[in-house]
Amino acid sequence: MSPPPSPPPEPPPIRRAGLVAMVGRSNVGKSTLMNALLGEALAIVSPTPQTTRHRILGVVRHEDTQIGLLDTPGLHRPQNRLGKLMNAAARGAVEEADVVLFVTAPLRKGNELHISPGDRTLLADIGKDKPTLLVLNKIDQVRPKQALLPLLSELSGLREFAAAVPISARAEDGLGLLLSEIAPRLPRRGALWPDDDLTDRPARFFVAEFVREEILLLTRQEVPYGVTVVVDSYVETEKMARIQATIHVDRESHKPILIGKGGSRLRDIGTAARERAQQLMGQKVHLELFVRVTEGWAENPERLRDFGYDEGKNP
Ligand SMILES: Nc1nc2c(ncn2[C@@H]2O[C@H](COP(=O)(O)OP(=O)(O)OP(=O)(O)O)[C@@H](O)[C@H]2O)c(=O)[nH]1
Ligand SMILES: [Mg+2]
Repeated sequence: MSPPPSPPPEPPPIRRAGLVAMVGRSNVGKSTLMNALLGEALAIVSPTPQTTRHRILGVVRHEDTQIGLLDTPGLHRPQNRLGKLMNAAARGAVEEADVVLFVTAPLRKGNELHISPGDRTLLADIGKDKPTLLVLNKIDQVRPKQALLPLLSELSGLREFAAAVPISARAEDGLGLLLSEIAPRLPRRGALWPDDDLTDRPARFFVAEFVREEILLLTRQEVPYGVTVVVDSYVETEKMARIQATIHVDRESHKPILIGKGGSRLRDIGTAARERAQQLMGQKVHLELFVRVTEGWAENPERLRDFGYDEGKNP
């Protein structure tokens, strides 16, 4: 008989731990980076700007260091109260953090690569008083790689960075180097979160997010911006989680767009979101969706609070 397999080696004790805020413009790939570092599709991702609306913690271990990554909403010119709360959430994360990742991506104009004028403005005041790393994402789209050098040197001229790391979050390129630049800059101390903690948000938060992600992927123009999703009931039995959620839309005209012919679009949204939820939760999920018009919610302080946006920050 062969000997029983030996247990996996104990990981080294945590000697450093801290919070790392990922901030930058919308659409540069902050949430994609969060997921790639976590190895889990936790944060929602889409090509539509302002996908992320909350600060979300994701805990990663790198050797003897525990890294609490904070994904944040893209900094943008706000159009409403929701936009102001989103910017406040991102700036609040910078204040909490021990290290800041300023995430950006090259802008392409014809054959030329540029840095965004928005980055110049943001870099004037983001993370001035803490170690800030420049993370230049989407380098899979840049060939030859030497074309990155003028961008890196232009960005580095705008302020001092503790390090500059070109990466591709999508192709998972440069991530090990990024972790090894972050880790030594975090404070020496023991673990801040239990070993198996992945995030600070409950499963119901992600279910609502997964529904919104499908809406972002399936609808266009102003519809996604006027949508928010609220989980109304969440009942866990031994066998499954039974969840009811309402999609609030800003306008009557958006309702039929979300429901589709004979309810087909709403069914597609529900099926895809349920599969995402089942994968994350490792549990069978039954998801029932409703659509309701709640005009002006993104401008209304009470509705914003009811819908989970006002987390004690004054816009
Ligand atoms: N080619 C390429 N695309 C990427 C990369 N990282 C992200 N993307 C794409 O860029 C788009 C935006 O990604 P997100 O991760 O949602 O960007 P974000 O910065 O979180 O955006 P907000 O939440 O709106 O602030 C998506 O279509 C991603 O698939 C990358 O490394 N390479
Ligand atoms: Mg995001």
